[in-house]
Amino acid sequence: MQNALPLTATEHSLPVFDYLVDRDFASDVLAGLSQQQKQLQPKYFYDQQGSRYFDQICALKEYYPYQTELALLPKVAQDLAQRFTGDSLIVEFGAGSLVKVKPLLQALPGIRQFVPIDISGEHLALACQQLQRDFPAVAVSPVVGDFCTTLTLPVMPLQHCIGFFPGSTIGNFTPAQARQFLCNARQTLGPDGWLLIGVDTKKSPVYLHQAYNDAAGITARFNRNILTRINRELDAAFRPETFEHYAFYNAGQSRVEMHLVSTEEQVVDVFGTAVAFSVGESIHTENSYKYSPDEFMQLAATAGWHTEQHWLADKKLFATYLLRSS
Ligand code: AVI
Repeated sequence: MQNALPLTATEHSLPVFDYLVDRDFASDVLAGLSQQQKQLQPKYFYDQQGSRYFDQICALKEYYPYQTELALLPKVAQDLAQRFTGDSLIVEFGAGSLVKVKPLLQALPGIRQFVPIDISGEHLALACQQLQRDFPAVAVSPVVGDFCTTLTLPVMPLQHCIGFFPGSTIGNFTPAQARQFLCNARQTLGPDGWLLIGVDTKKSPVYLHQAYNDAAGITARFNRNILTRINRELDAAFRPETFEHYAFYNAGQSRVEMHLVSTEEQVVDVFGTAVAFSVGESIHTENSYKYSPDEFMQLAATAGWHTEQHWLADKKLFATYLLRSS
């Protein structure tokens, strides 16, 4: 096993590779808030509380992508078990709570190592401890880092290296960023790499509206929590209750947009910088792009990936693609 980076470990935790992800938070926030259309990068949603809110979103009946993909994965895993019979490893990008990898680990006896990469270290460490107990024969090697960059991973030399990127997280990138991610993933996974990726499909805006505007208001809390995080970590003075959650489908751009809309004219101190808001002015916090299968396969091809197989969920609500480096 190749140890590429210094390990950090505490007494009760698995060793974690730490790429120190918070360094750029302050400059990203100030840069985003000084643009004409104020914006924040969605990767900053996921502090410990934000990750908890996201888990709650996944349990909502309105948020169809989670349950739909989860229901598709046992079939996907069965098909993969026919294809990957040798010793293999799985690298999960943006791993979160590690629920979706379980059907793969259950169906593929050849998996020897699992390398989950996530920006939220504490959440990842807890999820890994549980997974390691459930799958003692698999070496679980968590990496804390920004999976958008190319990373050198602590991987064992095994026959197949399979990337896993579920949840349609690729939809949170612009198409140009998505292509860059796919290029980087190809480099990270090596010349014989594979990538199993979940991507949300285009569908009725009515359905999309419900998914991003749930009745219990969890998505609104998730959205506002980014301001609470900025207050805590960057010494800012946002009053989150003066910003309203606003999410809608932008058909021209094929994406759901999330914004936080100021209900007041106000000036907020952020890290010593005064940021002014007029009434109704928004901070754009997230895009969630939706792709038809043809559009996605074409995008993947421009990044050097050939689609070997794809699976469509019931009513074409969600798609999973198996890509091979070409
Ligand atoms: C993580 N990501 C794919 C989710 C999405 O659907 O874009 C994040 C999310 N935002 C609001 N609800 C869920």
